[in-house]
Amino acid sequence: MTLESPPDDVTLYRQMLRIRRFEEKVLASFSSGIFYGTTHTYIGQEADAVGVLACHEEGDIVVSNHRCHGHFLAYGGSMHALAAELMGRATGVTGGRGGSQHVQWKDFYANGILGGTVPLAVGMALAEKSLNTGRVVFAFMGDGTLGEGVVYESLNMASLWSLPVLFVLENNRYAQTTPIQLHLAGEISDRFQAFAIPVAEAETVDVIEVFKLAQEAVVKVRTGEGPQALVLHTYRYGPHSKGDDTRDPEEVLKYRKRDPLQLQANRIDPDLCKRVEVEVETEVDEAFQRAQNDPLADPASLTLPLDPTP
Ligand SMILES: Cc1ncc(C[n+]2csc(CCOP(=O)(O)OP(=O)(O)O)c2C)c(N)n1
Ligand SMILES: [Mg+2]
Repeated sequence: MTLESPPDDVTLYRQMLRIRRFEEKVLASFSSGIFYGTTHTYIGQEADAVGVLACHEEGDIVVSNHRCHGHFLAYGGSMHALAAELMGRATGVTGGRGGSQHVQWKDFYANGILGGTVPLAVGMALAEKSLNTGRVVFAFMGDGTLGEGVVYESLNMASLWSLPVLFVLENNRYAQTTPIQLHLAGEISDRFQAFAIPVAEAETVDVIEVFKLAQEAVVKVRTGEGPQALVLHTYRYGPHSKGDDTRDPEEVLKYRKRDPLQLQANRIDPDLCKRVEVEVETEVDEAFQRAQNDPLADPASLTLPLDPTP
């Protein structure tokens, strides 16, 4: 299996910009009351989702967490369906039932239970291996997820059974409001290496660098070398959720200056960048407007098929 070139610069820029503008609109609209439930935005981390998921193939599985919008859009999910999902509309990704954290479409699964996603990803990788499908599971998680014991049971099984899974650990340096130096002893990479899972690590906002690292790792997973881990040191520009931000504004500013979008824009003709910008803003506006006019989910559709009542 050979390594391939990354998607072209404009495609990568457009994908990151779609996430950025969508998420900015989500944050700006939240207090107007148009959404049901909560939200966690991905602003600042766009290079991770876009770089990593540029390596996914049809049929591969993506397991995401509470901060899933960027992963979903980079996977190829519909912006309108995501906006509608947040608004509880029948046209949403899961018919308006799941909200921001429980997005499921095709082979994409997101779940708000920290760490609970990791055994699910490993179980799916076991199924794919047993069925000899050649599919890879991409399992995204955050630094705070490393406090969950089930993660380590899952890493052990993934390694022992040589399962086709790529663990993507996005270290945005905070778990909710707790900085990593107050919640994590030792090194992140050691946690994977303790289970003989090879790790590639980068402190970068360069989508092409992320793509190259991810691709090398995915090729190994796909060719049967067993699980691999990618540790991506990043930063979220927005609050953990809507407004809960206790970080030092100086620190936020420092990281805002190394912007994955700006870095990618510098590789593109400015006029072309402007055109992409206008197209993406139109797409976001139309997605939100359409979603707001869609019918709300019918509460009757929430009945589980296994409802025990006669
Ligand atoms: C089992 C569990 N405990 C607590 C929470 C509440 N919670 C939601 S996100 C979060 C912090 C997550 O930090 P991290 O894994 O670093 O991801 P990030 O939010 O930084 O992307 C917490 C504690 C949860 N969703 N699930
Ligand atoms: Mg974090």
